[in-house]
Amino acid sequence: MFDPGQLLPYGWNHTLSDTFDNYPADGREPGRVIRVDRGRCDVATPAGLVRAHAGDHVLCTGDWVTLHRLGDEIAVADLLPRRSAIVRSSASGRSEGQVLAANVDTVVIAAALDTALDLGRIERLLALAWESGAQPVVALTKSDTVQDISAATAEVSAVAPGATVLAVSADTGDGIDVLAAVIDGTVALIGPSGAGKSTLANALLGADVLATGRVRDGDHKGRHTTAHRELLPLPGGGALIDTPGLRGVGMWDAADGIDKTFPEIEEFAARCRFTDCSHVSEPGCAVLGAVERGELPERRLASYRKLIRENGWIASRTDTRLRAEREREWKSIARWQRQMYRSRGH
Ligand SMILES: Nc1nc2c(ncn2[C@@H]2O[C@H](COP(=O)(O)OP(=O)(O)OP(=O)(O)O)[C@@H](O)[C@H]2O)c(=O)[nH]1
Ligand SMILES: [Mg+2]
Ligand SMILES: [Zn+2]
Repeated sequence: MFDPGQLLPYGWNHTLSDTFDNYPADGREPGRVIRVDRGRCDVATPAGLVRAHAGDHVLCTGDWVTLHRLGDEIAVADLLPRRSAIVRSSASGRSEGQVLAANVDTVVIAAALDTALDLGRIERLLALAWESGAQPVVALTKSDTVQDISAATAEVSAVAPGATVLAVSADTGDGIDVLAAVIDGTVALIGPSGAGKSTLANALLGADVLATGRVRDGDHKGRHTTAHRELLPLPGGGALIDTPGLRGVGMWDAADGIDKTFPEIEEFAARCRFTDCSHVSEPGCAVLGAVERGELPERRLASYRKLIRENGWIASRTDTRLRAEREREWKSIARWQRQMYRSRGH
């Protein structure tokens, strides 16, 4: 049996051990990427933390890898298959998804109670979380700043079917033990800047290891204090990934995640007259019927439509790109065949 040594607190388990056994036993070592920047990464290994070259791999925090030595350097040899991944459409607007964190079991969506609740943003982050394959939890942070915690919790619970919603305060410690009990495995904290992610992470870690920053006086917006996605072992087992505040979160191939975020809309939609109903103005639309009867808030349907539209738009953009690529490929094959044909003297 392979001795994981100092890799153990980073989430090493039997499944990973079995996966790792499939790679050549040529001195390769397993590791977990805890931080990435510019082609290099920090990796937890059985012997401790090392700095490694990413090589040709596009890595992200949470990835499991194998490492080998290249002279004096350490480089990533293999990227182990990802069990789950949080992916958003890349900020640069290119038609690729950006992986925010890999091999995550629980996504904690942080939303601060010192500002007005943005239900649409919570739904957007829930869609991303469900799509990743991890279990979402909504943490309403800074609960010490509001009087009526239960009203806020109820309002958010209504838009987060299937997810645990709880209020926490890193200041008073309220709810931290409950949160610690519901999170499992590798936990990623996501949410806007200033939501209190790093403060919450410190509370869960039991030490002030991550930098935190004051929010702006007027609108309570954060100042993007956290600059890197970083993975740290949790004292009670499992690991935690703190992430920089998200400015925008585009849907990336998230149809399933959107469905899981709005299960009641999917249920109503099953009763629409037309199977391809877009729930906009079609006759016999059961979704619009539900809005009319007050069974489905109009805001929620609008939020659902917005995410679906965005997701479809990105998908079609990707399709166009893939089609163009495939066409180029075929053209070059055809050219090569013509050349072969000619060179054979036909
Ligand atoms: N009153 C109160 N303030 C809090 C609480 N948690 C965090 N804060 C404050 O909120 C501000 C932002 O906290 P951070 O933890 O830096 O927020 P963040 O989400 O990590 O922000 P970025 O790193 O910019 O994405 C800091 O001034 C914290 O002290 C809390 O439970 N109660
Ligand atoms: Mg932070
Ligand atoms: Zn319909």
